[in-house]
Amino acid sequence: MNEANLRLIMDKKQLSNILDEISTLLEIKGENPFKSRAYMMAARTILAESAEPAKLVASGEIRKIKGIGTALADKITALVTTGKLDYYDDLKASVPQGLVEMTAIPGFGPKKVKKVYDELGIASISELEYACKENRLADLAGFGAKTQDKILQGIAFLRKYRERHLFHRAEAAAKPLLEAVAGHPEVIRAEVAGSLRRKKETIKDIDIVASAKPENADAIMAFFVSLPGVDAVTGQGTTKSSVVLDHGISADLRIMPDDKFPYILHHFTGSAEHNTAMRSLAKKRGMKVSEHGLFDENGDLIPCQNETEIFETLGLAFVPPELREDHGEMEAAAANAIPQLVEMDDIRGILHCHSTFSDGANTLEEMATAVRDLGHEYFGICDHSQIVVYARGLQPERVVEQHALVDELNQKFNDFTILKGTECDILNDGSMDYSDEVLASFDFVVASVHSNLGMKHEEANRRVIRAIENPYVNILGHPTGRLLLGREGLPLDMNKIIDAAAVNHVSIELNASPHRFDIDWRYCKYAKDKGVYISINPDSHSVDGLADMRYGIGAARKGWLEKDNVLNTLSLAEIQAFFARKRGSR
Ligand code: DGT
Ligand code: CA
Ligand code: ZN
Repeated sequence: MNEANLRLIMDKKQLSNILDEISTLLEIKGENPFKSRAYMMAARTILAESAEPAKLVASGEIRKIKGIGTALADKITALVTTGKLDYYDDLKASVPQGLVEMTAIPGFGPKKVKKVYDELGIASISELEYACKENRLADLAGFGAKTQDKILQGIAFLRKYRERHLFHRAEAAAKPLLEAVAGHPEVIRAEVAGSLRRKKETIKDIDIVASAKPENADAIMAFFVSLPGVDAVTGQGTTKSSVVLDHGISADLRIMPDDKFPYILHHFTGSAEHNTAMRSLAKKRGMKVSEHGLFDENGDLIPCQNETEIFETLGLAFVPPELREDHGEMEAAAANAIPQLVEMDDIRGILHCHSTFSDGANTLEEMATAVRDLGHEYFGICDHSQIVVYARGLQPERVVEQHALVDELNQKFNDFTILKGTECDILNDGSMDYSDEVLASFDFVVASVHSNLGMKHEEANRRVIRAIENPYVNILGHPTGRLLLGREGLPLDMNKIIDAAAVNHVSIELNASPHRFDIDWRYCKYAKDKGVYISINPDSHSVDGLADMRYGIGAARKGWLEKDNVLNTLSLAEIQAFFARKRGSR
């Protein structure tokens, strides 16, 4: 079998997920902890490898990777070449499915799952919820009333978010669908609409709109519902069809004659709030707007070739899809004051990335070279600080070693500079995880919270504001520490945090990872008004992760940010001056 065929069976993400699941299953069964750990580590290793597993297997390289023994290499080979592994199937069959599902509850790992199963016979999320409400976990060793409340909160959290998907997953699922529909010979125009087009941080479902002659619609719909990746068809009609994809995400396709395309594109792009605002404006002007069209006072259709003409007819400038949230875009469009939103080409450097010095998968040189190859002027390395032991945070001696390496590498470049940064932990009381002396040895400091995110509102504000006031801190990294669809993060009063950043010449990160998008786009406009630079950082742990910058740009655009509001659109000299200003102001 050649490589191309192998790749179709399983990519590294899918293989890594299975290895992770085996690790979880072993842990739930209470087997040798070293064994389950080996699978967990292998899952990470596979993900960090630049080559796809099919290639590693084909070349025999899989057998040379550290931490992957013969037995594991055999199992990976079976999975990658046949898509099946008896060991995995048997293991799955031996553990109730509900137990694995329970591990999705935040803070409820396999060990706890095993405990409630062994002691109380609880084998599903609903049973667990019921048991908590009955107070049955209160007396269980290692649990207690507090844990019980946490579990209930975790279950509620899971329920609330299960219906949504991370942006990058939805986008990846939508891409082949749109390409297929747009490539159909009878389709005239096709686009993705909905929250995906608006670059929302999470997505409920994919909306695709297309135009075609009415007599062709049924054939296109038949083609759509039989596309690869479609798991179930939940509706099939002439104007609308709905499917559920393999990954559990749903997608709708709507088809209209081409003269109606601009109106359906606008309507199904939304948001519902933006549409409501458009409807009331149209009414004020004696018109009517809906998915059926834009109509004058006599009820006659006003022909529009595209969305721009719809806006123009209503006396508005074109509103970029990202801004259509009824967050002031109607007023701005009426005043012809829609911002010139930041673009990827405006970016001149990348900050806040990790290397093998801490928990990254690529070396400092590999990371820097990759950033240089993107055409950038500078790269700010920001490995973890000493307290983050699980991520191999740098002790002060290692910082010195890293700086020596940076100096050496910088000698080699004449058009590119590595800046010495750190992602220094903000401790519980708001003090920093390095002494002032160590902090002073960096060109710039990113301060982030990674632990104790459950603290109360006021305490959390004090903690972060104290870090902002530290004379060495230049950027507040992922302010809340939230994980989208996973955990809420610190309950900060973000306006106060932005105020403090403004006074202290501190930039706030917009973490470009689609798991974070933290600071939330909803606060970017306030930061812009206050003159606080937003730094779009990928926080990447590998060369591949640098591509997350694209998502960060989308989130920044959604937050109304223009080139001048984004820290890493500055030239090297300008950003150095910005960093120096903080220290000079003390
Ligand atoms: P989501 O929840 O991530 O799927 O977000 P959307 O915005 O994609 O929402 P969806 O898929 O329910 O509907 C797509 C668009 O269709 C929505 O943004 C605006 C329009 N739309 C849907 N339902 C309504 C409605 O009840 N009123 C108005 N004005 N517009 C609607
Ligand atoms: Ca949608
Ligand atoms: Zn971090």
